[in-house]
Amino acid sequence: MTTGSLLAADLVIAVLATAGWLGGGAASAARRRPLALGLAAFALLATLARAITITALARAGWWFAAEKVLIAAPLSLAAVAVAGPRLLRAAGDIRSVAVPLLFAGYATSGALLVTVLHGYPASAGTGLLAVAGVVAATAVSWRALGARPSRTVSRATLAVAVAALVTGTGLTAAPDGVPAAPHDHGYRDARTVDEPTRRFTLTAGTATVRVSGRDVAAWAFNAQVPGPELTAVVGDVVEVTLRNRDIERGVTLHWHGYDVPNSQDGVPGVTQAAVLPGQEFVYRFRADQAGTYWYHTHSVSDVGVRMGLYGVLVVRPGPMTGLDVTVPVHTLAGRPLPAPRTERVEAGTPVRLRLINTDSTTHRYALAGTAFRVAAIDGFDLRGPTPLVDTAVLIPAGGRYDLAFDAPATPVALFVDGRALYSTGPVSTATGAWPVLDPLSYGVASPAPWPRIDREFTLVLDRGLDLHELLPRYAHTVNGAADPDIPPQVVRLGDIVRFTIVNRSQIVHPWHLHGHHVLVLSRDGKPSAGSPLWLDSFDVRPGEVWEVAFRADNPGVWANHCHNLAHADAGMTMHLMYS
Ligand SMILES: [Cu+2]
Repeated sequence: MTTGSLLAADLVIAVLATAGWLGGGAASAARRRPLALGLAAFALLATLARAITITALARAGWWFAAEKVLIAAPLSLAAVAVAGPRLLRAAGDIRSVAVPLLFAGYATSGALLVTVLHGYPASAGTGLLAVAGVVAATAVSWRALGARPSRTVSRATLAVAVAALVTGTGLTAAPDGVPAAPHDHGYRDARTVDEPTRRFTLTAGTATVRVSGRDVAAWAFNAQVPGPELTAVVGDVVEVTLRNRDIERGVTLHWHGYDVPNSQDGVPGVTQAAVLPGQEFVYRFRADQAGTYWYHTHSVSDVGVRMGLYGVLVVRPGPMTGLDVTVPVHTLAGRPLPAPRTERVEAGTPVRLRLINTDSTTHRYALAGTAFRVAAIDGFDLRGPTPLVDTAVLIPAGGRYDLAFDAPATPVALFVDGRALYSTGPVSTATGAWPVLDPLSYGVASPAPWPRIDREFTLVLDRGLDLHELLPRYAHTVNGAADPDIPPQVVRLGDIVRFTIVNRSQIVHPWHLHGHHVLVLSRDGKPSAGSPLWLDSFDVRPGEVWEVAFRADNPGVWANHCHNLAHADAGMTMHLMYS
């Protein structure tokens, strides 16, 4: 079982236990004896079963098992200790166990709420708040059921609840606000140079485009989705004039995975102002790294990219050889892009399929009919990639894989989530059961490029309640805070920086640091054993711990965020800054 499925199982059991205790309490208050005993026995078993899931999580190396042991386990044990003996003794009036059963229900719901709503980091304050809530709810039920507790018990209860509430509130006060990243660095252009220049103009505007035979409303570059494919050769200067015709919320161009100078990175409010209707902005950078990349707006990026403001950027090492096919996968108005395509290819032709995931969630790609190599990931060539057969690859949001093969005499087909998107002829192969490539053990390893680590940051990804402009929201958080309150990671030029990224939530977070490629060191404590992986987009699945490192060699203020863009908008965005 993966850590993610263990977490899900633990959550389901906790919900069942809570429902059992509360239901049993309600049934006994209504004097429905068999139902009350049945539900209580079920809740007891479920509560004890959590000992198994929590132990398994601890053994799987889940970072937060201690927290479950410290918060959920004591409350659950208290529930069992109070309700259990009463149940066994409840020969007389079943109503006498109503309050203990309800107490057990409140205790387990308290633990559940702390886990789901509060998120990381769990503190003594949250624990005390939960205790206050449990005590108060139990006292209210006690009164409501008419079995008045003695004055001493009432006063003691009140004192415990008030004390817990007061200390809890104090302890959970938000940390001191962190000053926002300074954004006063100039919007300077890259220096003007004499290198060959590739010039493009991209005009953003609302448009109607045809997808799977239907007209859909889109936001498009040059009235097409995806936007025009931009190509260059290493050494070219790429100059792109961005114009905004009528996108009211503004546009920018972010060169996803291309480590451009900071002023060209296209993050509104950080490296430039958003380009509003009628305005333009010229991007200029030298194409010094070959590979598969893409561009997209970073202004209201969740909506903007989803609506179609994206396109492909391919930088080749030299003149094109063989067949070079780009497959930028996207979902527009619920419909998949691009349209399926078939072309004849002469046997022996070298083919490079550039797979790009421009959506916010992972896609599964399977190439049938030929052996192939994964030549590059996120624009960087892999070392010693071996031929793969009947193997699928999972590409995270924003990620790119280049698959290379020599065309066989028989047809090949690329399936994306089971749908043939590109083929050289009819192929009927079921690819759903194929194993998935683990890039951490593919290709040939090489020694670590750095002998030391100068700076370390731990990023715990989670969900939790957060106040945003005084409105409460269920934010996607990093270390318990949400944008704009997440402290920046401050580094010095030349530092070797390590990020430890831990997913404490129940959902996948595709991580994306701007301006740098990170080298994967380990996942879940297991060192990366294959080709060095230099990534700009990688999925941190529930329960996973990734260690990645990079050299701080590109000064500026860089967005560092989840590339599920809805998550980024809902708090999971922060910045890397150079001091
Ligand atoms: Cu995310």
